Parts: sequence; structure tokens; C-alpha cells
Amino acid sequence: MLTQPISGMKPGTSGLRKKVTDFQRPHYLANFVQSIFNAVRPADGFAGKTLVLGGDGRFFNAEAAQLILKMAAANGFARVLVGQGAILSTPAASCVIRRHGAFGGIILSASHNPGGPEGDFGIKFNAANGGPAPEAMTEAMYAASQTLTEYHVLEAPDVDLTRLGPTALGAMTVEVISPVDDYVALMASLFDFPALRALFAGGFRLRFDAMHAVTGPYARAIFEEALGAPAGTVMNGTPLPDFGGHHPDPNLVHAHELLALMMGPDAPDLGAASDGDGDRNLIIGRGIFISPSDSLAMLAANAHLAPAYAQGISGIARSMPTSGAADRVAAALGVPVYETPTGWKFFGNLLDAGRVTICGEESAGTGSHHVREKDGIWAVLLWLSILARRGQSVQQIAQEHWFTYGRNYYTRHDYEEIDAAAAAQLMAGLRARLPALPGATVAGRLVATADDFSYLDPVDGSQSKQQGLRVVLADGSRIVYRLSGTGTAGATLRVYIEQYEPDAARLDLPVQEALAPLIAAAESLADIRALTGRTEPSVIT
Ligand code: VG1
Ligand code: CO
Repeated sequence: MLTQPISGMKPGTSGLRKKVTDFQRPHYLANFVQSIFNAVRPADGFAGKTLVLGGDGRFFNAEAAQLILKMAAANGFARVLVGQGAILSTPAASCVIRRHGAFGGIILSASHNPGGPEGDFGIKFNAANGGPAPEAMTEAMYAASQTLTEYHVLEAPDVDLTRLGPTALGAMTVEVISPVDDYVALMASLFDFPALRALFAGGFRLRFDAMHAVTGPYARAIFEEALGAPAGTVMNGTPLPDFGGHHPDPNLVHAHELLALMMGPDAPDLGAASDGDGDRNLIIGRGIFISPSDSLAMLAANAHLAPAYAQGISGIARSMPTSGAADRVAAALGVPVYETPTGWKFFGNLLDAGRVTICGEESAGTGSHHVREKDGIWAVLLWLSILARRGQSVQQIAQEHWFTYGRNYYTRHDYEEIDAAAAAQLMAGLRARLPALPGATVAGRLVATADDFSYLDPVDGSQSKQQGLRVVLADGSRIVYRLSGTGTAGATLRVYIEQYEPDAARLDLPVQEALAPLIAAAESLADIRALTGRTEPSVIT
């Protein structure tokens, strides 16, 4: 089929994300899928190769999957493993790619972004290691999209994706697989399921909010069926194409029903939630929210309590804006810590090289070397394992952790959908002022360093520049500014604020209060009000 390049097909932090209405434009999806194939095609083509396909079930998932199957057939793939109903969570897709030795996979998801006809859609490619395409690969896809003149699609009727098993599509085989089986087997190999069954049999109460997104079937199969938690443990467990009209974003704003339950008089022992595509996690104990940065540190410190990590961990990686809480754990364990740019694609090389076992991001993402994506249900299972072995509450574990390591007070303030030009101006202005900042006073403290984060991958030597502006104060406190790479309208400014508190008497302050001077400084340093017209952030996490 002849076509013409379409502008703007530049993958961001996690794949190409646009409005559903963009993806519905003539040739749009086909152009991008062909650009992926052109960018990753080996010299000898796709003969004999297997592709994995699935998505988070959002609006347009089913139509997109049918087109991609016909394009995979016309591009010469031998086989596509597709989740039943074209469903696969992001971590499950990573698991299936690895278990079946696939060439790679296509995941249809815009993660935590809202869905429905007016919502967002997205598409990402994962390589043979199960991880998100590295930057060089996404750059090649973008380049391919800019010179595309034709795409290949087989003329054929739609494939029935409701029935498990193989179907021929041209010379290719479409194998419909259970979206959950491989993933459940992997989880059972990492964790002590009998011990977790005993935990629930003893009356432990979990509430898992699937937010009407992809994790519902996975959570039911694992928590309710395999581990014997009572029916109703999983709430909002039926995936809906528009997520019930909500943002499937597991944070304190969008998971407010769960938050209210966990702060109430009859709170369960553990509250958790995941996002649209199942790679994020929110952890709330009875009466206490655990920030994702703290959760990463606490999981790393206690990972040895689960069978998969009983021999210890080789290292920890965290994205640059993620708090330094995990660094203190790494130091205590005597293992290295790596600071990478935002986005899971930067962890792949470190995991493949065995340099790290546990990775995490402040945006509610944690994972390990078991797959090459962050993994929401995995994080809940590791928390459950720790709670089972330690026999303490989430609150006790958090307090002991802070007592041992000190506490990294942390918050992120997001200014969503601001004018893109104003956002660029704000960042450029601040970037230009960075060299003059060291030695100046901010929030009553001296600025120690100020820079634009750049990352040199220690495994393949690739470099990624302009990954966030950081202002570090003499006491180690930090303010970080960066623009989101996952939005579909305007620009989103993220401001990350962190302060370390070693004083045992000051470990239980309200977070926004503990950080108030830094929050005020972050606003004035970047002139946020004047440049964006916003007097307050749209979301605080
Ligand atoms: C955000 C988060 C980042 C995460 C990415 C994808 O990116 O900050 O940590 O890896 O989303 O997560 P950005 O560029 O908007 O800050 V998901 O769950 O959307 O696949
Ligand atoms: Co996600």
C-alpha cells in the first residue's frame, strides 16, 4: 500500500502516545507499525521469527491488533503470539517475549492516560530481551516514519482472538494464548505461594484496585485464586475500554476510593493499585502511604525475604528524579547504585548485564530482573512476602526503615497541559541560569551543584543528554525539573523535590509541610507562576 510520511511520530518516554483520534486517521497506525518493522528488520528478514502482541484493552485495542496481525503476516513473520482478546499487561508481554524466545513484541497501551474515543492510545515495541526499545531503536523508528513510502498489509478477514490456539493468516501462524498463564507461572517461581496462602488463611486483608484496567484478570488469578484471598479482594477488576471514565493512574488523586478505605477505621492490612497496562503500583498500608521512592528502598532492603532474592541483590538502579532513599540501602548492602534517565528503557542494559537486580522510579514503578519492565503485581507480591516473613504492619516496617536509614522526604508537583512554548521557555531560561547557581542561596541553603542531567550508559557507552535540570543544595536536598515525555496535549512540567532527614524526632512530619521551604523555592527559582500562569500544581504525588 502506498503512503506518505506523517509528521510527529516520535516515540517519547514509553512508546508513541497520541489521541485515539490521531491513531484513527487514515494510514496513521499502519505507517507507524511499518516504521517499527523497517527499523528493527534483521538483514535476513523476519522469516522464522515470532512476534508477541497484546495490549491493555483500551478503546481501539482490538482494531489495532487486527491490523498489526495482517501487517506482521505481510512483513514475513512466522508466528505471532497474541494474548486472548488482544490483551497482555506490559509486564506479562515482557514475560511472554522472554519465555518464548520471541524476536520482540508490540504492546498497545497509553498506560495511565485516560482511554475511550476521546482519550489516548499508544504503541510500543519491546526487543528480544523483553524490554522497551532503547533510544537508538526508537530514533530509527522515527527516522523510518519520515521517509516511509509504503506499508505491507495482508488482505484477509479478521482473526478470531477469542479462541485459544493456532490459526493460519497467510503463511503466518497466529497463536492465541492465555494472557495470564505464563505470568502466573513466573510469579509462582519467584515467590513462596504456600507461605502467602497461609498469610491469607490467617486473616490478612488485601485490597487491590485494578482501576478497571488490565490487571483485573491477573490480580484475580493470583490473589483470589492462587493465594486464596477472599472474593472482593480485587476491586474494579473488570477491564473496560474507557476504564470506567477514570484515569487508570494509581496515585493518591486517582485512587482516592482506595486511599479513603486505607485511611478509614476498617482499613485492610495492605492497599495496592496498578495502572492501565499493569506496570505501576501504589502501596498504602493501614493509615500510611508509602511513596514509590520509599517503596523501592524498602523492597530492596527486604528483598532477601522472598525466595527469588534470597541470595541477595547485585545492585539497584533508579531514575534520576527518584529519591536517594534506595542509595542508602545500596550502601548498607555494599552493592552499586545506578542513576539513569527517566523511563524503563534505561534499565535494560544494566539488568541484561547482571549489574542490578532491583530497579525503580518515583512514578510508581518497581521491578526486578525477572522481566524487563516495571511490574505492578510483582511489587505487591514482594510486599506481601515481606509482610508475611516479618509479621509486622506496613507502618512498622516503614518506621523501622526510616529509623535505620533516615527519611528522604519527597514530593512531585505536576503542572499538566501547560502551553508547550511557555514550558520550553521555562526550561531554557532555567538551563541558562544553572551555571550561575552554585554558591547562591536557595531556601536558606547554599546551592552545591546545578546541572542538566546527562547519562552515559556504562554497558553500551550510549549517551543521553538533557534528561532533567537539577539543583542540589549543600545538605543534599534537591529540586529537579523536567518535561514529561508521555503526554498528548500541551506540555507537562514535573518538579521533583527531596530533602533528607536523619533526625529520629522528625520522621513523621506531613510531607508537604516538611518540604514547604523547598517547594516555595522551586516555584520562584523557575518562575512557574509568571511563565505558565499556574498558581498551583494540577497533581501532587
Ligand atoms: C512517566 C514517568 C516515568 C515512566 C513513564 C512511563 O514519564 O515519569 O517514570 O517511566 O511515565 O510509565 P514522563 O516522561 O511523563 O515523566 V507508564 O506506566 O506510562 O508506561
Ligand atoms: Co504503565
